[in-house]
Amino acid sequence: MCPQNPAAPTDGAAARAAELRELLERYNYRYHALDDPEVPDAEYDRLMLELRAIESQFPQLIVPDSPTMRVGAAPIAAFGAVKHRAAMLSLDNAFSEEEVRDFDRRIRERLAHGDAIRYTAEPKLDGLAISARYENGIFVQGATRGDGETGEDITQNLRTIKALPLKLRAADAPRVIEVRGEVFMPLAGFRRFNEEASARGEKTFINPRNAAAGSLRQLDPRMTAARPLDLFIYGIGVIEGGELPPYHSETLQELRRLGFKICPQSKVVESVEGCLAYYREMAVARASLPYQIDGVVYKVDDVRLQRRLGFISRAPRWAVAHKFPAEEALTVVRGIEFQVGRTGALTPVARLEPAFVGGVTVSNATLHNMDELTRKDVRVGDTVVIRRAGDVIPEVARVLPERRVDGAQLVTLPSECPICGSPVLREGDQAVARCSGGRRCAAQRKGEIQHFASRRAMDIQGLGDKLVEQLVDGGWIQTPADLFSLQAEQLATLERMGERSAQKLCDAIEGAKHTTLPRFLYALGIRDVGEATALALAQYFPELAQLRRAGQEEIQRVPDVGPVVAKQVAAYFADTENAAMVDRLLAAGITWPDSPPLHAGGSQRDKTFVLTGTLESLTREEATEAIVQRGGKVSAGVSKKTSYVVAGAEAGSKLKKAEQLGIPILDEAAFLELLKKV
Ligand code: 5U1
Repeated sequence: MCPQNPAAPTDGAAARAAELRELLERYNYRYHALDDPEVPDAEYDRLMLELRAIESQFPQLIVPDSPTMRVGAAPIAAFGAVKHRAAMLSLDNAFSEEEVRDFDRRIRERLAHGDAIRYTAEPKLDGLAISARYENGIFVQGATRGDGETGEDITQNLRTIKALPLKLRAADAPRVIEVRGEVFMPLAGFRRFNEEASARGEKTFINPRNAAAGSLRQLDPRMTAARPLDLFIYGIGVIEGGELPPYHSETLQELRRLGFKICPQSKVVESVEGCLAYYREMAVARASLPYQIDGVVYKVDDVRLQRRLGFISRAPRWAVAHKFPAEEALTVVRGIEFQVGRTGALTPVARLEPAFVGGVTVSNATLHNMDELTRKDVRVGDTVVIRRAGDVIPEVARVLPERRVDGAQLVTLPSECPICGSPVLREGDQAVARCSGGRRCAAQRKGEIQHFASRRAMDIQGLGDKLVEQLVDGGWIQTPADLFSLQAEQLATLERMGERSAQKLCDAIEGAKHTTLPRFLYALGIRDVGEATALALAQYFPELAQLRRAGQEEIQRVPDVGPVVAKQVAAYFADTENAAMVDRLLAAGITWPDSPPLHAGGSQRDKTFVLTGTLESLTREEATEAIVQRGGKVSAGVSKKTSYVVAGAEAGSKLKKAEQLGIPILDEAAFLELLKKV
């Protein structure tokens, strides 16, 4: 507790506090940034106690960059938004040596550079990208990447990470500097944290990246302070009152001089061969690194060349992330069960002896469908290779037949749904088997409502999958239409749901009533109707009533809608149960603005676009809508017939194919320019 009217600090106390701050930050830098402790931990703790005592006696002496401020400030209600002064870029990916060679070749061609390029190669940390701003040498603001333009204000949380200097170490530091880097949870800390959480019966993190992201996004900075987080800085976003060194490798050294922690594995390499040698080196070193990496990054070292190369959409042309392949591990199949999805599809899932793969403990892996199960011949008791790439659902890659045990059991498709007991049917030669129970099956009821509420459908915030399960299991809701009769008082009685959250959820449900026709059609979850089809249907039938009345033949006239989809759509609306539900949804007040008329003679008439990567200012759905409005078409694959490829951040193979075929490529700015013509 601070005294009510603290006495004015003596000159001696002020001087000692300044001296202690200086010493503690120095020891902190040596310990955390340089990994080269100067004094024993006990000495550091002793000095910290002394500083705390002075600051508690004279609170006027507390400054934001005091090492005592790292313990975590008071909790906040929500993160504020931070507009990045310079966009936080993302990286394009390369998944093979060939793609890295293409990257290098494109650079040399663009620069008309005959000689080999010099690159800085760095590990690609599996953490959370952050930005940290310093004014006059003092840390003043920290932010997440967000969408690259605007992030969340995590200043108080970043302050708790000891590897981040609260004050820069050089007197000649630039007046303003905004650095960019990655916060991560080292593997040892991650394992320790999970062991302790599990001993307390609390939730554990699935991997170090989630652990870092979850810890940084705590509204209570004291929680962040208790997490073993670390940080590497890898670049500068903004600099004022100072200059960027001419080479990226020198920038890293300059950042180190200013007090930042730089990844010790960063290295300058000559030419693409040097990059590939570094990749192979890191692929081996990876297993013994104290932190998780998912690839390496190559950056053109010469900053002048970087400037000449520029950006494509949100990613620089002068850098690329070379990703490690999916990770694999061996484990044993303990059982094979069938999960029932939204459309009744039965997915065989292998229950596994838990195995650590790609930084995550995996105990379930998908077998996709019966054909895959048969083709791979997976049996209970088999030793299998499981594979996991990034955030993708782990899958059983193959069986090791030489390890098959006697009595390994074949699993056959159940004739009855494991959830509701309805017959399981397989249509014609389709790989997918489905439960025929429709909404009588609880799994399908849950799936339908979860899809309806999902972000790209009605976007009901706060209505997560678990909550839907709870509501369906409790018999509170049966169909999406029932959501609109839920009452806040009723919801507040649910486990872990307070009055405020219940009211917020009701407000979100109410808010979702204002939507668009394409979203509504997509939200209905009609089989085979994805966002693009929903949009095409809404463009052709601007009135829902017209679509509801239309037969298969008429629906088939919608551009890009084939007989199979047309049949599904017609059957959906002809079904009396569905029709009653749609009526109830409309009666509940779901509305959308009238669709603007199609521009048959629009500026992009007869043009075919392919979208790849993430656009910053438009969702894929909005971009498609904008193209269709102008009379153009959006296609999934690049061919000679493609008029334009619109490439957003992290564009993948479609961009490469467009380059090979010489198809015009539009970055976001060029695309938006094109859209100005209606
Ligand atoms: N090591 C490293 N990771 N990383 C991520 N460097 C690096 N650089 C990045 C990103 C997004 O971006 C700059 C090239 C702009």
